[in-house]
Amino acid sequence: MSSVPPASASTTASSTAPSAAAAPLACDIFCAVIDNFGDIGVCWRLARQLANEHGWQVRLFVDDLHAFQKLCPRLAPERARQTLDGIVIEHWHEPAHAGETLDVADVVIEAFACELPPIYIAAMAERVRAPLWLNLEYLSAEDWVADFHLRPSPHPRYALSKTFFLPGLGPGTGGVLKERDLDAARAAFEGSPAARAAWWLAATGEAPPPASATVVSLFAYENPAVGSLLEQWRDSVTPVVLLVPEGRISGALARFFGLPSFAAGTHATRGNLSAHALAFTEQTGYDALLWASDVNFVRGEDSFVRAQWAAKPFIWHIYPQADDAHLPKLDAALAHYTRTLPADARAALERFWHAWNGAGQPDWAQFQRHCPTLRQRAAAWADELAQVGDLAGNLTSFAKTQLK
Ligand code: TRH
Repeated sequence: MSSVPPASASTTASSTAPSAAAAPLACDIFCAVIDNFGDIGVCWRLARQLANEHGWQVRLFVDDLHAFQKLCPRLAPERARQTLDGIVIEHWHEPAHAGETLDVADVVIEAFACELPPIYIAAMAERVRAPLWLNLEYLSAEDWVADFHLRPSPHPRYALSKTFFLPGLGPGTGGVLKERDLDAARAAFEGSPAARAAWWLAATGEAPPPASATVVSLFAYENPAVGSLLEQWRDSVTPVVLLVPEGRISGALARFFGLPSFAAGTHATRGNLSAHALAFTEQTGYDALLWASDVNFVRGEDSFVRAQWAAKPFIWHIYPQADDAHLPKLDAALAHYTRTLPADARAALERFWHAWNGAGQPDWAQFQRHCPTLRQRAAAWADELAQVGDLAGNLTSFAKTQLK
């Protein structure tokens, strides 16, 4: 790892070139939390993969340690610097602060176009060997992504260039994150009645429901369609077991059941609907919720990706943007995901996703009729998506070509 002196010291270029070939690559990731958990969710997952699977020496700058702590309860939000799972975590007081020491890494990742501290950029320009500077963008399934992925953007003032690294669902994009052991972990969970029973007991205090029930996980923003859906589940011919991590949709559940809140540990039943409020788990625990369910409602970016790897039918509540800029992204994802579905199953899924994102009413009975076909497609899609390659692997391969 090369370094420059602290900002208070002389800024003459005294940095050293990368030393021994075997030295691990150093990587700094900068993450500004806009809202919710997706920004830090993606960065924390990426940081762990780069460290654990690729042996990189990772430092993660995060401006909101309280949001981070929800995903990682071991984190101490009052600490300026700490090391967890081999990753150095710095509380980033953006915009000017650049950590305890001004070390410039070999690879610098600016997540979601957050602005790097000006002194850090100046130090990057001073470095004997310029770092690889990547702007990791939000995931989009739109066609233009493959054209813009890995495009360089020269800095207007310094002899530095930033490269766009664009996650996507199709060939030629950066792909999405997937840990090496994820499929094996899922297979182990799904193949073990004991693991499943232990999960149900820990999450709900109960045994797993009978096979006749449809288990649904519900992770979503506030949603005007939820009332209609809860009524359809209540009136469903077959039982529905709903698992709801505490969060933005919980108020709607409380109103439906006539309760003051729907906090973790609450259990309520109406008609054929039985609902459990779950505690928000550590990030690594979230996958098991998807594996334990038959249908998953997910949102934002990271849970949307996890649902695809869980290989179960799912419904995406996309992060809403101004001027409905998110709607073409929703349809672009649908186009990939439904590509090989028969017309009727495709129409049912599109209708449900659109209704869940503000256009029309969700039709659970219609959706459920197509579930066997949607299950097959979910498994085939997970295989297709894996062909694009895991984002961390794609990123490290690109870095190797640039830092040779
Ligand atoms: O939280 P999100 O809505 O995140 C975002 C942000 O709003 C962001 O600004 C926006 O740009 C982006 O979406 C598109 O949804 P997401 O991305 O799914 O992140 C949620 C994270 O929370 C994910 O990493 C999974 C994790 N999680 C847990 O760790 N435990 C839990 O119990 C649950 C339900 C989720």
